[in-house]
Amino acid sequence: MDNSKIKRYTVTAALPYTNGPVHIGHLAGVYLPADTYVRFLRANNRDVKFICGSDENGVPITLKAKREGVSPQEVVDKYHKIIGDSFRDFGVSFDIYHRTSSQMHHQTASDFFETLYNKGVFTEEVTEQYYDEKAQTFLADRYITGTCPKCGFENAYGDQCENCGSTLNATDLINPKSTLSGEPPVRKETKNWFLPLEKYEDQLRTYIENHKEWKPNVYGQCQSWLNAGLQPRAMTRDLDWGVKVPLKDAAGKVLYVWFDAPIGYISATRELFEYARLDVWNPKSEEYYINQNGVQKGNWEDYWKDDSTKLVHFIGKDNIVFHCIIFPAMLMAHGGYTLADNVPANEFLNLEGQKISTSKNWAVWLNEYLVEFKDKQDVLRYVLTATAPETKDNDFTWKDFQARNNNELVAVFGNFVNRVVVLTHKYFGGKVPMLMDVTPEDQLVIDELAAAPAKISASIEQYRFREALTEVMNVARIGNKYLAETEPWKVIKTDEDRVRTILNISLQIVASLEILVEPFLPFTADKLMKMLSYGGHQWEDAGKMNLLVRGHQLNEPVLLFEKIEDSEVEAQIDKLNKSKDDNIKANTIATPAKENIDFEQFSAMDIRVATIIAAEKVEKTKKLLKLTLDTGIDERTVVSGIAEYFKPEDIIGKQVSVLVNLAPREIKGVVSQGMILMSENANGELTFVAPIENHNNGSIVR
Ligand code: B3M
Ligand code: ZN
Repeated sequence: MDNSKIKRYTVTAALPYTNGPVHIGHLAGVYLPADTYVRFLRANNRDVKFICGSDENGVPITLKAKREGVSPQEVVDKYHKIIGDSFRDFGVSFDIYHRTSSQMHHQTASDFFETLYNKGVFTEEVTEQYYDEKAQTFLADRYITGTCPKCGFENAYGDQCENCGSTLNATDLINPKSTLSGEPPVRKETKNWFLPLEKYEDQLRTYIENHKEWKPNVYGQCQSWLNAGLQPRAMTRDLDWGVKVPLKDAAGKVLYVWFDAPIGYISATRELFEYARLDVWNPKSEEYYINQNGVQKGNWEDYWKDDSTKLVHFIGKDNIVFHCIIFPAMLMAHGGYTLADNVPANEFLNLEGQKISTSKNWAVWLNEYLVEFKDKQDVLRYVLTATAPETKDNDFTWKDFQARNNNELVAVFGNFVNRVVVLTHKYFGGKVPMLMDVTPEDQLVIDELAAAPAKISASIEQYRFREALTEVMNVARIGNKYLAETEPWKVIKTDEDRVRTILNISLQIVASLEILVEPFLPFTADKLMKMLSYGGHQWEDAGKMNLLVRGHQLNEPVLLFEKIEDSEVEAQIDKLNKSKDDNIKANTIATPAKENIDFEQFSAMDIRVATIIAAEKVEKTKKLLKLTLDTGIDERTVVSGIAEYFKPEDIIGKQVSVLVNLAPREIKGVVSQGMILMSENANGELTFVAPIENHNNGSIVR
């Protein structure tokens, strides 16, 4: 969007599901880039509303409630507070943090649905869905397990087999079971309302193709959805938790969570305006926090229905289709709304080389971080922005966290600021000295400083926050280099005026740093402001030489950052490993034994010791290895779903146990004769089951 056309901004950050706290992956992927962007806009005096809230509907929440034996409302109340507090504690400066269980949201989403219904947008379809009679509920695919029809794996999910990687429909599973009651589900007919996405395909294509400037990962995903051809998608669900479908013949149905959640952005904006207009805003309320004081000017519709408003959605990569295809189609169907100008979705952040997992407790939780690293919000903000998964998945490690803190924040930024303020106190009683004769070397530094803000702005406006932060740090590096070259602590003995100039220039750099770093590290900016005894400036002032006037009295220096010791990060790594072990233990105990069998059934299985003599990946699959085994009886091929855990070259020569009388079957074009026995722990990690001392191939396991 042409900058000169923009009158205001609506910036949204994905509404987190309220079935658990938020972790560093959420912060790095969505909330920090969004907050940095918004703080930058505010520093530039732009009119911006920063919108977020809790996503409190959907199946995961009802499931969590059932597992914990509490009501869904209790689940969302608990996590709405925990999540909201984490955001506030990390300085994520939403104008409103709303929630989708609110009256305003139910009303807004319900009205939106009704408008589409009255316009005849939806199609009605009767389909058969699995129903759990004991739990009295229809079952989402994810909550049904059974045997995979493709590979025979017994614990496949209704939507996917994790063993062979096939995409499934719950109705494909052999011996399906509800994960709620453990009972086999029954099929039941049900009517739902579908959004015919295919009707908006042309309009969507035009929309997407007008945004070639989007990040390649986002643009590419949109293209591949469009090229695959869009299909109708159900916008209602058989569930008793969520926004009721506002139709007579829709008892027991709610809006699909991905229908109502993006409308949550709109309802939050409405709440922001209407609440403020009623003048009942209570900043201490647990329900909301609203950053800005006073009554909002204007009207929520300005932020959604005016084409001089720039709408930007910050999300993670798993949400792209919903924000770039489905929500725009809903808005097109409704009419009157403007579409997002950009959707700068990020990739995923891993933790110590592994995927972050809530269920496996492989995560750094924000609420816990702040207990262990009190007042170090900005260290995490810094590290997560510096390693943000902007263009590809990235890894957070505690060692890197420590190194960036010690080598960058402490040694570069903190060190520069501290030296300048300490020297000013030492030589000039903490008063800003006068700028005397400027040498050509000084001028170079002044010019570099003057050029920095525009570079940083350009990076932020293109959603390149890592690059922008590097540029901010470079300003501190320029300062450090300047001090190292001019050596004011030596020159002071011979030429006090020269030191005046050096420290004046250095102090202007510090003052600019305060402005430039604020979108990234607001807590540090705040400390700097206090140290400089300085009311703050606008972005446009950054880089100038007159931010601190001669004679201005500084406050005493405080340390902005402190070293993080080895023991502190080692404790974090231990904690992660421990939670992993606990998780394995907890889950191992929790898996109940299968039904009894008799000895005949057991002895019908012919299990032998064998050696892997060749191994290769099965083409076009992620998980499958084709193994050649010496079973002592013969040489045979077995296909095994272990490719994610073992490299072919690492397992050649290993002894294994193999069920040799399993009926052969074809898997991805390869005939597999038998099955290798594996042990799988609660984290899904695999290891071979084999005699602990080598035995001849063909030895019988019994
Ligand atoms: N709650 C999914 C997620 O937390 C979903 C985002 C909604 S944004 C409208 O990843
Ligand atoms: Zn399978």
